[in-house]
Amino acid sequence: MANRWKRRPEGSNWGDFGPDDELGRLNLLTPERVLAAVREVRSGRSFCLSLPLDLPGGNLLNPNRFPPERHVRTRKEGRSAINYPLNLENPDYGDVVSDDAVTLYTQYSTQWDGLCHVGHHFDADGDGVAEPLYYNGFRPGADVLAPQDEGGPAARRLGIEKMAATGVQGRGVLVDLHAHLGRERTLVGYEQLMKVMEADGVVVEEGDMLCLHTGFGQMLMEMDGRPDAERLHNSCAALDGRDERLQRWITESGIAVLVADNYAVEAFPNAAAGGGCCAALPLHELCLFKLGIHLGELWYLTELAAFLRAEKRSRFLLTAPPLRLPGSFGSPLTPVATV
Ligand code: UVW
Repeated sequence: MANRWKRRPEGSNWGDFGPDDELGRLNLLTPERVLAAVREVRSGRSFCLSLPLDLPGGNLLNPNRFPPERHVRTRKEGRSAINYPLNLENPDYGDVVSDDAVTLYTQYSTQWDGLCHVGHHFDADGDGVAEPLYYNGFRPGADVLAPQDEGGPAARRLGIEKMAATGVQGRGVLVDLHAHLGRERTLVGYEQLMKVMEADGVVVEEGDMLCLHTGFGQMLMEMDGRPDAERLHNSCAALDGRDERLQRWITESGIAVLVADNYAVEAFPNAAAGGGCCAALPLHELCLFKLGIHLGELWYLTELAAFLRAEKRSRFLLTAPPLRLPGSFGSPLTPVATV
């Protein structure tokens, strides 16, 4: 099949993994790289890299996203589905069973951003009219449905289930920004990132799953569901998405995914001066729209970071599939690091 575009955005890799590709840089998580990641396992110890999914608490971090909401389901005779005696259905049964139902905002807490989460306007036909598009030229309506479109709201293409189907395993590489920058709000550009990596001897290779520890996840843990707005919006490191050298490094490094324990990986809103950038979230534009790099946000990396620092290591086996939830724009997950 031909590409669905005549011209691709400058600096993008559209078409490089095929005209119908929906995985982006996940294509780099080859069996050989998974084997190399397995060779990083020395102790067999595992770390849970998820926050409790009811953190941060409230909707101060993103006013459009809310904590999980539990619903009470009923069964026969209006009895609650919790502690439900099965003898109501068959007098021979002595079992008691509990089921639950929860409304989850898929990007409230520890999450993957799907490639259908953020697109951008671009003139891919070369007719002088910019239209909204997603990675590899997929279009709203035909590919990424909205409620008013037939069959919506869901993504027919680029949905998070495509990511889940790969298993999402590879070599994680942790950069410990928090160890160098503490909890000060710091915009981290190319120079700062390289300085930290050099100081800690961190080497990133093509196909690596890059994880940035900023300490934000630990701060959320300490706030215990009662976040303070001032600290939420003014603490810990975040990447400076407008730094062109950083953008170039992300492109050239060949990282498969980009993860952080902060709100959006990059600073949002980005207080850096102007620069003619027309994306509210420039790294989201670069990663999700241009390069097919999934973004992991609000992970919990602090215990893993402490272990790796004590061992003078930065690499580990990362297993991080999202929910195989067809058509979703993002997903909660419980990533696991094995060291
Ligand atoms: C923001 O909401 C700022 O980022 P994301 O949608 O990726 O969580």
